[in-house]
Amino acid sequence: MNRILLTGASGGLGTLLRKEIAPHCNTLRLTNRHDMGEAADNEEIVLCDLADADAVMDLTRDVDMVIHMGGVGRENTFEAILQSNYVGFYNLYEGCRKNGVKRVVWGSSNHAIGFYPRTQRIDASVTPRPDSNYGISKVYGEAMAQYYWDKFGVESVSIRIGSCFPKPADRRMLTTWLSYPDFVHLTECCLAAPRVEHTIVYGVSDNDSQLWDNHMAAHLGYRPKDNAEIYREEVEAKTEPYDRDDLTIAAHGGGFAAAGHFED
Ligand code: 15L
Repeated sequence: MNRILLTGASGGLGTLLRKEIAPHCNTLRLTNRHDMGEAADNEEIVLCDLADADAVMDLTRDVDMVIHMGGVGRENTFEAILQSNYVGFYNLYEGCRKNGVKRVVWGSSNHAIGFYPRTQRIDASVTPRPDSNYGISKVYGEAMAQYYWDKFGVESVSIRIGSCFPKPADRRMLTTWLSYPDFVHLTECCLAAPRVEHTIVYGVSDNDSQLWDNHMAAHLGYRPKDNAEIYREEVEAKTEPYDRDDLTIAAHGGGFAAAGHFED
């Protein structure tokens, strides 16, 4: 591939992908609102606010595929989420459409379906049940990804990321954990698959405890290798068991579902 654009390049997952994705293209264009350090040999650095439509039009020029990890990554006020996850997301897809970008691989979230109860295992065909302002913005993103495929042929993979951290930090994450190596492998699969149309895939490792069924994304060839189960003893020793009716464990989205409305 000639050029990949990585947004959110100085965030946690962006920083990880910056190192790992560089070998997959001649040029990796990195963007964020904040400083991203020195450009390596095959990197281009562009400071950009995704809410600036003209800047995003330039940013997406001469790009083959986009990995979009930018935007607000947790619950916040509607105002805070509006500029990046709605306006910025729209600008990005418009840039991709007008500049002929083939595919967008982006970080959606389990919080798009966070109100499903743990008693229900789900696949990618379920009706969204967002658990927060943040989760609603991810549902909007997935709808936009579908629309840009159906109407304009811009492909997307919406990765409903579980809990992507070095290790599971609490009991819920024994189910939702996505290891860094599995996340990198999944992103590589999303770039390499010959045809994805609009695919929704759950970003989760091969945990013994599973809530999400990825059969609808089999064409991506994602084969996770890590399993949160090896951390069970450690996690259980340092955390109290939940009351089974507490949404912190009873809903897929955990604390996001359990929390009150952010703006109250
Ligand atoms: C997310 O979408 C967040 O970005 C991340 O910080 C975690 O809270 C994660 O979901 C999770 O559900 O564990």
